[in-house]
Amino acid sequence: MVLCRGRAGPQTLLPLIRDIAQVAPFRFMTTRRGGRMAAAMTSAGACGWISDHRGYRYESTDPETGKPWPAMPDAFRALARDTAAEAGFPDFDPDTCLLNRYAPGAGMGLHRDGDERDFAAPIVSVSLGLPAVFLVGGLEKAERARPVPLQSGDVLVFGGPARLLFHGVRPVKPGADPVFGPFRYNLTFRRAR
Ligand code: MD3
Ligand code: FE
Repeated sequence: MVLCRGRAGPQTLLPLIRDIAQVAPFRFMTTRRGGRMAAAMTSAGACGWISDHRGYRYESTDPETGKPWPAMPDAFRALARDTAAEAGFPDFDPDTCLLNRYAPGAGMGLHRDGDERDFAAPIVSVSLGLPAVFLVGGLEKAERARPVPLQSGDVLVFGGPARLLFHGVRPVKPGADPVFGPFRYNLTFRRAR
């Protein structure tokens, strides 16, 4: 796991996130068991991650609109590829960016990202807006997770043995970010297919 503090420019990314959300709005997805996820989500790229009563998967179109997901902005792709290369993954070519939006009180329980075809590709995660505490566990869920405080602009690369670590996000505290206001955003770049 490689942490690049302040690697992303929040001001540059804000209008790109707005443009994506205009085509594919943030929405609260449901789990297979009927629960509502705490973070609102949308996607950009050739495919997007979704969850519904049938489970988790990647789809080429947005089920809310029936349209293809918005294209991944060049600046998103460049940020993900360049940071992955700096971390030792020069061939990373993400085909999807999942955008998570957390209001205060929202978090994400310990899980691992296992819906992708090839775990040789790393995952690049960009934190924006309100600070958060990221929890990085082990390869087994029972292992104690370590807290990693993250600020707007921080970028993490999870590759190699770190790719399948359990991870989560503590509930976000209320606050006001100068660029993003009362939210935390996370961009998660993955090679899904
Ligand atoms: C893969 N999101 O969407 S960033 C997720 O901050 C997710 O919104 C969190 O976990 C968020 O699935 C974390 C993505 C991430 C973080 C850590 C990982 C992916 C990871 C550690 C190992 C493998
Ligand atoms: Fe995850």
